Amino acid sequence: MTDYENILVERKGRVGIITLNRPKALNALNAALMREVVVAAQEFDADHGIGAIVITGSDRAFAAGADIKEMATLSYQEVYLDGLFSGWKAFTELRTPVIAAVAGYALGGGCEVAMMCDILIAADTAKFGQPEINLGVIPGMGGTQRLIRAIGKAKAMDLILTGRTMGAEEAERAGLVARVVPAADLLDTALEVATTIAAKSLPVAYAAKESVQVAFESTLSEGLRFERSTFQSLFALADQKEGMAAFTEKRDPHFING
Ligand code: CO8
Repeated sequence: MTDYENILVERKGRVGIITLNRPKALNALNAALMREVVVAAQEFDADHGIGAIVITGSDRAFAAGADIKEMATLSYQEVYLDGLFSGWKAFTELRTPVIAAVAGYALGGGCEVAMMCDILIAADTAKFGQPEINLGVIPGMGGTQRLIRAIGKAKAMDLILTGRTMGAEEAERAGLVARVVPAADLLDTALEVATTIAAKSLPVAYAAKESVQVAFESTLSEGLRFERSTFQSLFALADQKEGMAAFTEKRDPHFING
Protein backbone atom coordinates (compact mmCIF):
# COMPACT_ATOMS: atom_id res chain seq x y z
CA MET A 1 0.00 0.00 0.00
CA THR A 2 1.10 3.58 -0.69
CA ASP A 3 2.78 5.61 2.11
CA TYR A 4 0.80 8.59 3.38
CA GLU A 5 1.65 11.57 5.60
CA ASN A 6 -1.76 13.08 6.27
CA ILE A 7 -4.04 10.06 6.45
CA LEU A 8 -4.07 6.53 7.84
CA VAL A 9 -5.33 3.75 5.64
CA GLU A 10 -6.38 0.26 6.64
CA ARG A 11 -8.75 -2.47 5.59
CA LYS A 12 -11.01 -4.62 7.72
CA GLY A 13 -12.41 -7.48 5.68
CA ARG A 14 -14.19 -5.92 2.72
CA VAL A 15 -14.17 -2.40 4.22
CA GLY A 16 -11.52 0.22 3.45
CA ILE A 17 -10.93 2.83 6.15
CA ILE A 18 -9.39 6.27 5.58
CA THR A 19 -8.63 8.30 8.71
CA LEU A 20 -7.78 11.99 8.29
CA ASN A 21 -4.68 12.51 10.41
CA ARG A 22 -3.44 16.07 10.85
CA PRO A 23 -4.30 16.35 14.56
CA LYS A 24 -2.36 19.59 15.14
CA ALA A 25 -4.47 21.37 12.52
CA LEU A 26 -7.78 19.68 13.41
CA ASN A 27 -7.46 17.75 10.13
CA ALA A 28 -7.56 20.94 8.05
CA LEU A 29 -7.76 19.87 4.42
CA ASN A 30 -4.57 20.98 2.71
CA ALA A 31 -3.71 20.07 -0.87
CA ALA A 32 -1.45 17.17 0.15
CA LEU A 33 -4.19 15.62 2.29
CA MET A 34 -6.67 15.97 -0.56
CA ARG A 35 -4.33 14.21 -2.97
CA GLU A 36 -3.73 11.40 -0.48
CA VAL A 37 -7.44 10.86 0.22
CA VAL A 38 -8.16 10.68 -3.49
CA VAL A 39 -5.34 8.19 -4.17
CA ALA A 40 -6.33 5.97 -1.23
CA ALA A 41 -10.02 6.09 -2.12
CA GLN A 42 -9.34 5.32 -5.79
CA GLU A 43 -7.15 2.34 -4.78
CA PHE A 44 -10.01 0.97 -2.71
CA ASP A 45 -12.46 1.72 -5.51
CA ALA A 46 -10.41 -0.29 -7.99
CA ASP A 47 -10.22 -3.26 -5.61
CA HIS A 48 -13.15 -5.67 -5.99
CA GLY A 49 -12.29 -7.03 -2.55
CA ILE A 50 -13.56 -3.75 -1.08
CA GLY A 51 -17.31 -3.21 -0.90
CA ALA A 52 -17.53 -0.04 1.19
CA ILE A 53 -15.26 2.78 2.34
CA VAL A 54 -15.38 4.58 5.70
CA ILE A 55 -13.79 8.02 6.01
CA THR A 56 -13.34 9.44 9.47
CA GLY A 57 -11.30 11.90 11.52
CA SER A 58 -10.48 12.21 15.22
CA ASP A 59 -12.69 12.61 18.30
CA ARG A 60 -12.10 16.37 18.11
CA ALA A 61 -12.52 16.96 14.42
CA PHE A 62 -13.60 15.22 11.26
CA ALA A 63 -12.05 18.26 9.56
CA ALA A 64 -12.13 21.93 10.56
CA GLY A 65 -12.24 23.04 6.93
CA ALA A 66 -9.88 23.77 4.12
CA ASP A 67 -6.43 24.75 5.38
CA ILE A 68 -6.81 28.49 5.96
CA LYS A 69 -3.08 29.02 6.47
CA GLU A 70 -2.31 27.37 3.13
CA MET A 71 -4.97 29.41 1.31
CA ALA A 72 -4.61 32.80 2.97
CA THR A 73 -2.03 34.38 0.67
CA LEU A 74 -2.93 32.72 -2.62
CA SER A 75 -3.64 35.05 -5.53
CA TYR A 76 -6.61 34.73 -7.85
CA GLN A 77 -4.15 33.82 -10.60
CA GLU A 78 -2.92 30.83 -8.57
CA VAL A 79 -6.33 29.74 -7.31
CA TYR A 80 -7.89 29.87 -10.75
CA LEU A 81 -5.05 28.27 -12.69
CA ASP A 82 -4.62 25.48 -10.14
CA GLY A 83 -8.37 24.91 -9.91
CA LEU A 84 -8.09 25.11 -6.11
CA PHE A 85 -9.70 22.04 -4.48
CA SER A 86 -11.13 20.75 -7.76
CA GLY A 87 -9.25 17.51 -7.01
CA TRP A 88 -12.05 16.56 -4.59
CA LYS A 89 -14.30 15.92 -7.59
CA ALA A 90 -12.58 12.54 -8.04
CA PHE A 91 -13.74 11.63 -4.53
CA THR A 92 -17.35 12.18 -5.59
CA GLU A 93 -16.89 9.89 -8.59
CA LEU A 94 -16.11 6.71 -6.63
CA ARG A 95 -18.46 3.86 -7.36
CA THR A 96 -17.98 2.18 -3.99
CA PRO A 97 -20.42 3.36 -1.28
CA VAL A 98 -18.66 5.78 1.09
CA ILE A 99 -19.65 6.37 4.71
CA ALA A 100 -18.52 9.46 6.60
CA ALA A 101 -18.11 8.86 10.34
CA VAL A 102 -18.06 12.34 11.84
CA ALA A 103 -17.11 13.35 15.38
CA GLY A 104 -16.32 16.90 16.49
CA TYR A 105 -15.92 19.68 13.94
CA ALA A 106 -17.03 19.22 10.34
CA LEU A 107 -16.74 22.81 9.20
CA GLY A 108 -16.38 24.41 5.79
CA GLY A 109 -14.57 21.94 3.54
CA GLY A 110 -14.96 19.35 6.32
CA CYS A 111 -18.74 19.57 6.08
CA GLU A 112 -18.46 19.58 2.30
CA VAL A 113 -16.36 16.41 2.20
CA ALA A 114 -18.79 14.71 4.61
CA MET A 115 -21.62 15.69 2.24
CA MET A 116 -19.76 14.14 -0.70
CA CYS A 117 -20.19 10.78 1.04
CA ASP A 118 -23.21 8.50 0.58
CA ILE A 119 -24.14 7.97 4.22
CA LEU A 120 -23.26 10.36 7.02
CA ILE A 121 -23.10 8.92 10.54
CA ALA A 122 -22.48 11.43 13.31
CA ALA A 123 -21.27 11.16 16.89
CA ASP A 124 -23.34 13.17 19.35
CA THR A 125 -20.32 15.51 19.54
CA ALA A 126 -20.44 16.42 15.84
CA LYS A 127 -20.72 20.07 14.82
CA PHE A 128 -21.50 20.97 11.24
CA GLY A 129 -21.25 24.37 9.63
CA GLN A 130 -20.21 26.48 6.68
CA PRO A 131 -18.36 29.37 8.37
CA GLU A 132 -16.62 30.57 5.19
CA ILE A 133 -18.53 33.86 5.32
CA ASN A 134 -16.51 34.77 8.41
CA LEU A 135 -13.33 34.45 6.33
CA GLY A 136 -14.53 36.63 3.50
CA VAL A 137 -15.34 33.77 1.12
CA ILE A 138 -18.20 31.37 0.42
CA PRO A 139 -18.23 27.56 0.45
CA GLY A 140 -16.22 26.32 -2.54
CA MET A 141 -16.71 22.57 -2.71
CA GLY A 142 -20.44 22.10 -2.87
CA GLY A 143 -21.59 23.74 0.37
CA THR A 144 -24.07 26.05 -1.33
CA GLN A 145 -25.30 23.21 -3.56
CA ARG A 146 -25.27 19.96 -1.58
CA LEU A 147 -26.40 21.50 1.72
CA ILE A 148 -29.55 22.97 0.19
CA ARG A 149 -30.39 19.61 -1.41
CA ALA A 150 -29.81 17.85 1.90
CA ILE A 151 -31.61 20.18 4.30
CA GLY A 152 -33.56 22.66 2.20
CA LYS A 153 -33.23 26.37 1.57
CA ALA A 154 -34.32 27.72 4.97
CA LYS A 155 -31.66 26.01 7.06
CA ALA A 156 -28.98 26.09 4.37
CA MET A 157 -29.33 29.87 4.06
CA ASP A 158 -29.30 30.19 7.87
CA LEU A 159 -26.04 28.23 8.16
CA ILE A 160 -24.27 29.73 5.14
CA LEU A 161 -25.20 33.36 5.83
CA THR A 162 -24.66 33.37 9.60
CA GLY A 163 -21.75 30.92 9.66
CA ARG A 164 -23.21 29.29 12.79
CA THR A 165 -22.61 25.65 13.65
CA MET A 166 -25.29 22.98 13.94
CA GLY A 167 -25.08 20.10 16.43
CA ALA A 168 -25.60 16.43 15.61
CA GLU A 169 -29.23 16.29 16.74
CA GLU A 170 -30.23 19.30 14.68
CA ALA A 171 -28.32 17.83 11.72
CA GLU A 172 -30.24 14.58 12.02
CA ARG A 173 -33.58 16.39 12.32
CA ALA A 174 -32.69 18.45 9.25
CA GLY A 175 -31.85 15.34 7.20
CA LEU A 176 -28.11 15.88 6.81
CA VAL A 177 -27.21 12.90 8.94
CA ALA A 178 -28.51 9.32 8.69
CA ARG A 179 -27.81 8.34 12.31
CA VAL A 180 -26.48 9.91 15.51
CA VAL A 181 -24.69 7.64 17.95
CA PRO A 182 -22.73 8.12 21.20
CA ALA A 183 -19.18 9.20 20.34
CA ALA A 184 -17.72 5.98 21.75
CA ASP A 185 -19.78 3.92 19.29
CA LEU A 186 -19.09 5.97 16.16
CA LEU A 187 -16.49 3.87 14.41
CA ASP A 188 -18.07 0.55 15.35
CA THR A 189 -21.42 1.72 13.99
CA ALA A 190 -19.86 3.01 10.77
CA LEU A 191 -17.97 -0.28 10.32
CA GLU A 192 -21.12 -2.27 10.98
CA VAL A 193 -23.01 -0.31 8.32
CA ALA A 194 -20.07 -0.59 5.92
CA THR A 195 -19.71 -4.34 6.51
CA THR A 196 -23.43 -4.83 5.87
CA ILE A 197 -23.17 -2.96 2.56
CA ALA A 198 -19.93 -4.72 1.59
CA ALA A 199 -21.66 -8.12 1.87
CA LYS A 200 -24.14 -7.20 -0.89
CA SER A 201 -23.47 -7.84 -4.55
CA LEU A 202 -20.81 -5.28 -5.53
CA PRO A 203 -22.22 -4.41 -8.97
CA VAL A 204 -25.71 -4.07 -7.48
CA ALA A 205 -24.40 -1.74 -4.75
CA TYR A 206 -22.69 0.34 -7.46
CA ALA A 207 -25.94 0.47 -9.43
CA ALA A 208 -27.99 1.44 -6.36
CA LYS A 209 -25.56 4.25 -5.48
CA GLU A 210 -25.46 5.55 -9.03
CA SER A 211 -29.22 5.52 -9.34
CA VAL A 212 -29.69 7.50 -6.11
CA GLN A 213 -27.02 9.97 -7.25
CA VAL A 214 -28.91 10.54 -10.49
CA ALA A 215 -31.83 11.82 -8.41
CA PHE A 216 -29.72 14.85 -7.44
CA GLU A 217 -28.89 15.77 -10.99
CA SER A 218 -31.97 15.06 -13.09
CA THR A 219 -35.69 15.52 -13.33
CA LEU A 220 -38.03 12.93 -11.80
CA SER A 221 -38.93 11.46 -15.20
CA GLU A 222 -35.28 11.18 -16.27
CA GLY A 223 -34.39 9.64 -12.92
CA LEU A 224 -37.23 7.12 -13.13
CA ARG A 225 -36.15 6.15 -16.65
CA PHE A 226 -32.56 5.67 -15.47
CA GLU A 227 -33.73 3.62 -12.50
CA ARG A 228 -35.98 1.38 -14.59
CA SER A 229 -33.38 0.58 -17.24
CA THR A 230 -30.70 0.00 -14.58
CA PHE A 231 -33.10 -2.26 -12.66
CA GLN A 232 -33.85 -4.24 -15.80
CA SER A 233 -30.16 -4.55 -16.71
CA LEU A 234 -29.43 -6.20 -13.36
CA PHE A 235 -31.23 -9.30 -14.64
CA ALA A 236 -28.08 -9.91 -16.69
CA LEU A 237 -26.14 -10.56 -13.46
CA ALA A 238 -25.58 -13.98 -11.92
CA ASP A 239 -26.04 -12.20 -8.57
CA GLN A 240 -29.69 -11.48 -9.43
CA LYS A 241 -30.30 -15.19 -10.12
CA GLU A 242 -28.46 -16.09 -6.92
CA GLY A 243 -30.26 -13.49 -4.76
CA MET A 244 -33.72 -14.57 -5.90
CA ALA A 245 -32.88 -18.31 -5.76
CA ALA A 246 -31.57 -17.88 -2.21
CA PHE A 247 -34.83 -16.22 -1.18
CA THR A 248 -36.88 -19.04 -2.68
CA GLU A 249 -34.67 -21.71 -1.10
CA LYS A 250 -34.73 -19.91 2.29
CA ARG A 251 -30.94 -19.56 2.53
CA ASP A 252 -28.37 -16.73 2.53
CA PRO A 253 -27.25 -15.54 -0.91
CA HIS A 254 -23.62 -15.99 -2.01
CA PHE A 255 -22.74 -13.10 -4.29
CA ILE A 256 -19.68 -13.23 -6.56
CA ASN A 257 -18.13 -10.10 -5.01
CA GLY A 258 -19.87 -9.84 -1.67
N1 CO8 B 1 -7.11 25.66 8.62
C1 CO8 B 1 -5.86 25.70 9.17
N2 CO8 B 1 -5.62 25.47 10.47
C2 CO8 B 1 -6.69 25.23 11.26
C3 CO8 B 1 -8.00 25.21 10.77
C4 CO8 B 1 -8.20 25.42 9.37
N3 CO8 B 1 -9.42 25.36 8.78
N4 CO8 B 1 -8.86 24.96 11.81
C5 CO8 B 1 -8.09 24.82 12.89
N5 CO8 B 1 -6.78 24.99 12.58
C6 CO8 B 1 -5.61 24.95 13.49
C7 CO8 B 1 -5.54 26.19 14.35
O1 CO8 B 1 -4.94 27.25 13.64
C8 CO8 B 1 -4.71 25.67 15.50
O2 CO8 B 1 -3.37 25.63 15.12
P1 CO8 B 1 -2.24 26.34 16.04
O3 CO8 B 1 -2.29 25.54 17.32
O4 CO8 B 1 -0.98 26.14 15.26
O5 CO8 B 1 -2.66 27.73 16.23
C9 CO8 B 1 -5.18 24.24 15.66
O6 CO8 B 1 -5.78 23.88 14.42
C10 CO8 B 1 -6.22 24.06 16.75
O7 CO8 B 1 -7.28 24.99 16.50
P2 CO8 B 1 -7.83 26.02 17.60
O8 CO8 B 1 -6.74 26.38 18.56
O9 CO8 B 1 -8.49 27.14 16.85
O10 CO8 B 1 -8.89 25.08 18.32
P3 CO8 B 1 -10.22 25.55 19.07
O11 CO8 B 1 -10.73 24.32 19.75
O12 CO8 B 1 -9.99 26.78 19.88
O13 CO8 B 1 -11.24 25.96 17.89
C11 CO8 B 1 -12.37 25.68 15.79
C12 CO8 B 1 -11.69 24.99 16.99
C13 CO8 B 1 -13.66 26.37 16.23
C14 CO8 B 1 -12.70 24.58 14.77
C15 CO8 B 1 -11.43 26.72 15.16
O14 CO8 B 1 -10.17 26.09 14.95
C16 CO8 B 1 -11.88 27.26 13.84
O15 CO8 B 1 -12.75 28.12 13.82
N6 CO8 B 1 -11.32 26.78 12.71
C17 CO8 B 1 -11.61 27.28 11.39
C18 CO8 B 1 -12.96 26.79 10.92
C19 CO8 B 1 -13.26 27.36 9.57
O16 CO8 B 1 -13.40 28.55 9.36
N7 CO8 B 1 -13.37 26.46 8.55
C20 CO8 B 1 -13.66 26.85 7.20
C21 CO8 B 1 -12.40 26.98 6.45
S1 CO8 B 1 -12.65 27.69 4.82
C22 CO8 B 1 -13.14 26.40 3.89
O17 CO8 B 1 -13.25 25.29 4.32
C23 CO8 B 1 -13.43 26.74 2.45
C24 CO8 B 1 -13.90 25.53 1.69
C25 CO8 B 1 -13.54 25.66 0.26
C26 CO8 B 1 -13.40 24.34 -0.41
C27 CO8 B 1 -12.82 23.26 0.45
C28 CO8 B 1 -12.69 21.98 -0.24
C29 CO8 B 1 -12.34 20.82 0.66
